[in-house]
Amino acid sequence: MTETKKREEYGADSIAVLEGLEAVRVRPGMYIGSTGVKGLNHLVYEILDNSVDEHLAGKCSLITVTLGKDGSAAVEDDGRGIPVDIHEKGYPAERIIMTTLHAGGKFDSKSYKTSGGLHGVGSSVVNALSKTMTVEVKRDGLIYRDEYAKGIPTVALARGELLPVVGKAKGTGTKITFTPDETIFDTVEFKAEAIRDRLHETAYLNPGLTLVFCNERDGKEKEVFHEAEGLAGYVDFMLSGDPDTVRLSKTVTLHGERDGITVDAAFCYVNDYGETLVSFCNNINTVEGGTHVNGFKQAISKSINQYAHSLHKIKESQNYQAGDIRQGLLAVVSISHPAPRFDGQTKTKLDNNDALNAVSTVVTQRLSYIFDRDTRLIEELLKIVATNASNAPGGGAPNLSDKKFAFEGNGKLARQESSDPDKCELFIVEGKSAGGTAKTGRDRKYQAILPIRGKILNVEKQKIGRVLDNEEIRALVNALGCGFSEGFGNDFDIKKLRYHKIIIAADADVDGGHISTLLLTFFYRFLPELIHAGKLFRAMPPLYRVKPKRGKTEYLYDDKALAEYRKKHGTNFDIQRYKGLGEMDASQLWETTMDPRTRKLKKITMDDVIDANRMTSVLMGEEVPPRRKYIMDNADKANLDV
Ligand code: 28G
Repeated sequence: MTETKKREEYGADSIAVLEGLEAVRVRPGMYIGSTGVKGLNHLVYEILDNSVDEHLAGKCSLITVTLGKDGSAAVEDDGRGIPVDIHEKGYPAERIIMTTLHAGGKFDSKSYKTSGGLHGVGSSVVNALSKTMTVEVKRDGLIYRDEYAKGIPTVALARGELLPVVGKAKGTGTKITFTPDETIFDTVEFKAEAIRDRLHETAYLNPGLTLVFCNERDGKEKEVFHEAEGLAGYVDFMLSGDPDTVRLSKTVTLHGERDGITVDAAFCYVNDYGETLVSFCNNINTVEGGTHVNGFKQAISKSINQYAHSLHKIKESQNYQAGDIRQGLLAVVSISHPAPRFDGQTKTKLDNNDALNAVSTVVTQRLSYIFDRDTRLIEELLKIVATNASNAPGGGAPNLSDKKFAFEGNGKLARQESSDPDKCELFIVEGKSAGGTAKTGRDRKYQAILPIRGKILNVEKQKIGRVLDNEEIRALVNALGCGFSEGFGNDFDIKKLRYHKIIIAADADVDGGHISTLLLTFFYRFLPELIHAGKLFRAMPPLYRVKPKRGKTEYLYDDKALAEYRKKHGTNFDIQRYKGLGEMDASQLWETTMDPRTRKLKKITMDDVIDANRMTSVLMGEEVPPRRKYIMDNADKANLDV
């Protein structure tokens, strides 16, 4: 179809429509985040969200997601069906919804949709980015079908004409099938596991909903997710993923509403250090937390202390510290808000102040109600908190933040000369010899070296006090200068960070993998803000040094590069395989790994963590502590950022 034909056929109104969809195709990243696999999966989530909205409207209880062998994805719900009656513009409402771009790109501004009532936002974006899309609507005993290619209708309709009817329907609902446009995406292979996890998570957040996942590509049996226990089930599920984590209390659930904000939460205590707090607003995983999370923390602290006083567990003049109350807390908080605003590096931090007040009020009130009726429960919780307090460094009910500043000097850090954080880099180098070489080879003005030896603590299972007892961790925290987050008593301040790049340089062997995984775990648990802010990198030393008989030395960073080199040079060259950083001399290490002009770095992104983080089981551990494995895998998959 020619451009003129298109314009004639769809009338003056449609010109704006076509231009809107074209904008999506020109800048897909603004609408779906990226054109990588994450953005691709996002297409499914956008469509899925509309079905979930229909559930939230009380009209849908079953959603089926199917990944077809042909590369398509289909979402089907048993809601009311997208309206197909003729809209004021003279075309079926369905067609208007599928071709009208709502609000700006959501990755572009703070304007996120607010699940629940904003049907159809997002489906036009998916339509624009799909090679083909089919919409089938069951209403009034009939099945209507509309079809599109790259967002443009392929079924010709005269003004006022209804959609073609392709059959008779039992019941009502909507089915949308689309095939992503391979000219837009880097890959058109959906990441099935992430979609599956998303469906499971959605089931926990919406206990009345059943979600079916059908992956026809791998021929596995379809999976049905229905989690009648809701958030309490989610907490139990997180626990079940990790044999090392043991429940210390029963799971408490609460629900309430205030100022039009509904609040749901479930929590228990486990034998973990620190807290694990998973939060949502309107079914969106608020990975960076926000006001609802702060409200929850405040309320828990307040209630626990209130009951500790009224049950005479501590003196009126005393209070349990945030750290005592936080340790071992495993909680899920989910709110629905009529107009959420999202902030933060990845736009996953809730910003509405009214959410703080609503959550804190609901949680405090509901906990009073619950504790007043279940004295054994509050006694149980107070015992856990008292034990935390007595185990804390210094005993009693200490303030952990006092302890942090009692660190000694930085023994092994080789400081840089400059004090301009925008120019300074910290290299965390594994191994004694490599550390020495790096100190010699570096740019002294801007590069600091922190050698890390042996195996640093596994921060997963350590009590917070013990993590801080570790010499390497103390040196690291001191070097960074920004303090660190402890959830409650948070004195992290990114403005005090002394380096704009923190670069982990470890060997590509088992030990190197282990140590960098532990470091990433440490950053993930204690300094997630640095990952969000894109400050953390992995150095990418070369694998090979090659030199032809006549010609200059080159460094090759992967096996693909070696294969290409072989094509060019045959066998007529010397090759050295680097097993570790320690095998390089200072100038080689500088040139290959440290010189900003020639080195390769991989940025470690939270985005990847977010993806699998959807199901926190992954981050809570299974047999092979997958949190570590996961973070490792992600570090390897992270984008190359030279
Ligand atoms: C299967 C894949 C994705 C949807 C509905 C149902 C209605 C709807 C969707 O209405 C227009 C604007 C606000 C009412 C609503 C049907 C009311 C009555 C709906 C979906 C009309 C959008 N009857 N189901 N949109 N609203 N499922 N699933 O997209 O005023 S979108």
